[in-house]
Amino acid sequence: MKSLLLLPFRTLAALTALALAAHAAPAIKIGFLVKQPEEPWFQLEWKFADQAAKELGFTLVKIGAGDGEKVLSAIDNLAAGGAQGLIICTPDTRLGPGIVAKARAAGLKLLTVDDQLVSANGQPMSKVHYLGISAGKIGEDVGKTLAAEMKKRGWSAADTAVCAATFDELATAKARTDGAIAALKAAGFPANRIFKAPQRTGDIPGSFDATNILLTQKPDVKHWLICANNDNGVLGAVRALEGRGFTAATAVGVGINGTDCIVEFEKTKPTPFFGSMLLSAKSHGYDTAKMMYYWIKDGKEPPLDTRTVGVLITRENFRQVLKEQGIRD
Ligand code: FCA
Repeated sequence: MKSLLLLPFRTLAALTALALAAHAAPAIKIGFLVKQPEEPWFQLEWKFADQAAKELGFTLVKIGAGDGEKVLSAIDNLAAGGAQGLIICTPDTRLGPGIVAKARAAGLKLLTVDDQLVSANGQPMSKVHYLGISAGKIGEDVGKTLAAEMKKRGWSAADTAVCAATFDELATAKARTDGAIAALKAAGFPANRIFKAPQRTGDIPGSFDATNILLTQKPDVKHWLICANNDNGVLGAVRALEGRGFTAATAVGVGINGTDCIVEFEKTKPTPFFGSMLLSAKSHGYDTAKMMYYWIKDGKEPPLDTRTVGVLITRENFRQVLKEQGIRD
C-alpha cells in the first residue's frame, strides 16, 4: 500500500524535474574582449568582470584581440559557443559598423566599454550602448594638476614647456589631451610652449618614440610638464625624459588610469611620474558585466551612455585610495 502511494509521487517529481529542465533558460555566457590585455587597466577590468560572473553565476569568456581580424573571428567563436552578449573595448574604433553588424547577425547583445565605436563618417555611434570616462573633464583635471605643480615648484613659463603625448586617432584619447591642454591654457600657460608628441601606437614605446623626437627638437627646455592619453603614455614620455637626464626635480607628469603606474609609485626614488587620475576599473568591469547579465536574463536594457570619473592619486595617497577602491589589499 505504502509503495503504491509513493510511486505516483516519484513519477510526479520526475516529471516536474523534466518539465523544469525543458523550460530552464540556457546558461548565460558573456564575452569580454579587450584591445590590450597586457595593460594592467584591462586586467583589472577583467578581474572585476570575473567577480560579477562569480556572484551572479554566469560564464565569462575573456578575449584579448589586438587587431580587427581577431575581433571578428572572436565574435564568430563566441556565437558558436553559445554566448548571448559581448562587452568590447575594440583595438580599432573604426571597426564600429562591422562589429555591430556581426554581433547583430550572431544574436549577441553588444556593450562597448572605454573606447566608443565610430561610424564610417567618423562620428561616434551613439546608438550603441557605451560605458566610458568623462574624458574631457578628466583631462582638464590633469592640466589643472600640472599647472598647480608648476606653480608650487616656482618654475617660470620661459623655462617650462608642455609635452602632450597624443593619440588623436582615438576619440577618448584626443578628448583627454585636449582637456589637459585647455586647462593649462586657462591657467595662463603660454600656448606657444605647448607641444604635441603624436604617438604612432597607443602604448609605452609609442609615446617613448614620439617624446624622443620632441626632445631632440627642443633641447633648451629646462622643465617639462607631461600629459597623455593614459599612464602608459606618460610612462613612455617619462622614460624618454629620464634618458636625457630629467628627474622628479625637473619634470612632472600626470597620467590617467591609476592602475598602470603603481610600480612607478612604489619605486623608492620619485620619478617625474607625479600622479595619475585613477579611473573606476570596477565600474568598467563589474558594472558592465552586471548590466549585460541582466540585459540577457531579464531584457533590462542598460543606459545608452554612461560616463565615469577619476580621482588624483600620487605617491602620497595611492596605497590608501587603491585599498578603498578594492584594487589592492
Ligand atoms: C582607453 C585607454 C585605456 C583606458 C581606457 C579607459 O581604452 O587606452 O588605457 O584609459 O580608455
